[in-house]
Amino acid sequence: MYRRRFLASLVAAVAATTASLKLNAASASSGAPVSHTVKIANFAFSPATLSVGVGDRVTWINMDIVPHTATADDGSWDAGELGPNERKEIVVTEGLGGSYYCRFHPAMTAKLDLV
Ligand SMILES: [Cu+2]
Repeated sequence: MYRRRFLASLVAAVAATTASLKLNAASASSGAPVSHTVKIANFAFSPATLSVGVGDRVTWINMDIVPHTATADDGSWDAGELGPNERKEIVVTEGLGGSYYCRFHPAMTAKLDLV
């Protein structure tokens, strides 16, 4: 899958530039925590689908001039309300995957693909 290859190469790139991570290069491809960013702009989440692993951090950044949320379809998690220029971070735990949306604009949908 392209996204997994991209993620692996991103991890490798970070590891290559950080001496301490270099020691963990072998384990990096098998699940070292990664920080992800999801931009909210023009009433859309980008990327719309994000592959994440347990322990990863996901930060949503609202670049619109109205508030948004990132809320699980099943209500099991909610990053909460993000005002303009605000950001919220969550740590991915077991079961924190699946589709999510904005409570204020239900047409805004995206997905955390827990791998
Ligand atoms: Cu919204």
